[in-house]
Amino acid sequence: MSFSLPELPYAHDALEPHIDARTMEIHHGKHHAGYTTKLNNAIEGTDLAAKSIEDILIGLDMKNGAVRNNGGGFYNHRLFWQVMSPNGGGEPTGDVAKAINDAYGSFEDFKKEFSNAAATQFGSGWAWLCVHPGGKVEVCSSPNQDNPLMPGVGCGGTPILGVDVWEHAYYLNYQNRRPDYIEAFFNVINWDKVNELYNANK
Ligand code: MN3
Repeated sequence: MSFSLPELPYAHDALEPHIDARTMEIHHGKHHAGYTTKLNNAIEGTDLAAKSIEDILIGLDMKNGAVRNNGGGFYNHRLFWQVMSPNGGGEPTGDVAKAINDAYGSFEDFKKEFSNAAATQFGSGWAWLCVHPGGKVEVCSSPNQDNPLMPGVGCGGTPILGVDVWEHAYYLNYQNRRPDYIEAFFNVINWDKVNELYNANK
């Protein structure tokens, strides 16, 4: 089996002004496409080719750089597109809202924790909100295309929200102002999708 680049669930310009169309075109059409092609090349003819991306990452040999980087890149971006929406923003609702309040006291305190994790991830990487079995949520970050499904990465658990803090995700519009991009990201978070992922993975 080989993996396909998922289509964006909205137009390239749908997330403007928060994320610009040119960034989305390059990010999805070049970066995500590149990870997808390289992942397929890396697993072709191996026993990984029969597995789901989740199973590949959960059982990953962290020394396998090609699968670590490109499998992570494939999975991380697929999640990233899903957890954004032109109708997003605001505050979480449903079960994930309760889990966030249980873990962080309030949405504002969660937002500070998540934004800080994203802002302080040195160099390229991601910040995550993950769910653990039983429903507890936790914020963490990871370098490069690593993610918490991989052995020993971040807080463990299953990512239900992620923000890409590689410069390719924001540099055209925000240059070095990563905190401004993170603030803007909150205006496009698809909390309905995050809640759906929370309930599917808790
Ligand atoms: Mn990226």
